[in-house]
Amino acid sequence: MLQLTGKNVAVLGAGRSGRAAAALATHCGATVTVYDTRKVEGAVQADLELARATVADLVVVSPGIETRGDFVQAFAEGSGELWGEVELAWRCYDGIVIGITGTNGKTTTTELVNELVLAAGRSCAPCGNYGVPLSEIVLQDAIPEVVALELSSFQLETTVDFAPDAIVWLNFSPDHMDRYQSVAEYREAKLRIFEKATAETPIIVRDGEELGSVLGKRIDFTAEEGAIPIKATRLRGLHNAENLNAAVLVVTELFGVPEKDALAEYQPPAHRGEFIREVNGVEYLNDSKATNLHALESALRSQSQPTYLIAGGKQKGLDYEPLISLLGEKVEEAIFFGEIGTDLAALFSKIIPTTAVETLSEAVTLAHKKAQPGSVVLLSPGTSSFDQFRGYEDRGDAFRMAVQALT
Ligand code: UMA
Repeated sequence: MLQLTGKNVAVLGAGRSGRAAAALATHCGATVTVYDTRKVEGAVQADLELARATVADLVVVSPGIETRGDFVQAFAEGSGELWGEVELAWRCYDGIVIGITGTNGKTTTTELVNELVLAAGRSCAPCGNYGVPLSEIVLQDAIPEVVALELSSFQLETTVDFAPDAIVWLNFSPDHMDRYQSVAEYREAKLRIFEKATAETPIIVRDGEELGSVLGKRIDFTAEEGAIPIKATRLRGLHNAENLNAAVLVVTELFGVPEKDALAEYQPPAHRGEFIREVNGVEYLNDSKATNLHALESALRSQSQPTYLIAGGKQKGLDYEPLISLLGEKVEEAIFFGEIGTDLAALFSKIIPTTAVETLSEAVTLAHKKAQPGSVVLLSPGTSSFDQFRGYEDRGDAFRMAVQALT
């Protein structure tokens, strides 16, 4: 375990990461003070003046706090080293770290890696941006042999020597433009995951991704069927096929080829392209989390079978015009429901057969009548649910119940 005896450590941020980092640094022997810009129990409320006046041997930053912002820089001036929570925890962890990053699919892939490592007979925990800071894992009584560590660009900004034993790079697209000044800056932060990789580090990368001059033993993944076919899981969609293959490849590299049915019991997160069941050769998918057009678009792009789309809900004044050609390409027929149902049915009738109905359960009944074997019925509303439901979970649960009731 890292020794911090006699050191003054300033932990910035009193959220889940900061609290865990403070407990870990204390465990390592340090004298720890937690600072937060808000008034939070157990933390010192700090402004820039106090931050400038504080001198610490080590400053540990929570991921949600901008590294280049004034708050962190004021603490860093005159202090010793600056680490993120992940750097601190990694220095205290002796097991195998599988680092997983990418703009989309990190959480699912982290869960898949965890399941596959467990199936290989090793203890493992999903952690990091996933929700449980690595510092908490390190402080557990039973420390897992392996961690599936989801890493955000925020966490990667403040690594120093951090070197995962294997790396998964899922994909990259612009995001978090409220924190970064450019897409290049966001990408640079993410690429830091490779900073300490050696030529021997397995790096599992989506086919076609240009990474520049990073070191590693590169293994590419695609959506093509691999050691575990997607149909042997409850995952669906092309992006999930990629997540699955990435997870299988990294675990194969470290622990050998997994059994074909290793993920048969795995239950993916609800409401995000969740496979509910197959009825008369038709698969029903619940993507109720899609409360905006971007999410609807990505759900549609992910379909490889003829699709009957159920969409609609609250009228949010969104511009659906840009989706017309995608619906034309991917959707056999669309059924629209809710406040916006009639408008959408009129708009998209230019390009595909459409129907407007009042409720989601009517939409399910109609889709059941229309959908042909080999096709998919996809609920991906593309807008919020508050005209008829308490939220997207409520809407997704209603869809699931309606589908379970089909005969
Ligand atoms: N704070 C300050 N000064 C600031 C900003 C924040 O003092 O300028 C304080 C806040 O008042 C608050 C604390 O910092 O008390 C919150 O710290 P935090 O934002 O780092 O949140 P944590 O609770 O520690 O959760 C973090 C991650 N949060 C972010 O990256 C924003 C969680 O990811 C992560 O699961 C958790 O650590 C455990 O590792 C969440 C997330 O939204 C899920 N991630 C982003 C995403 O996925 O898009 C990157």
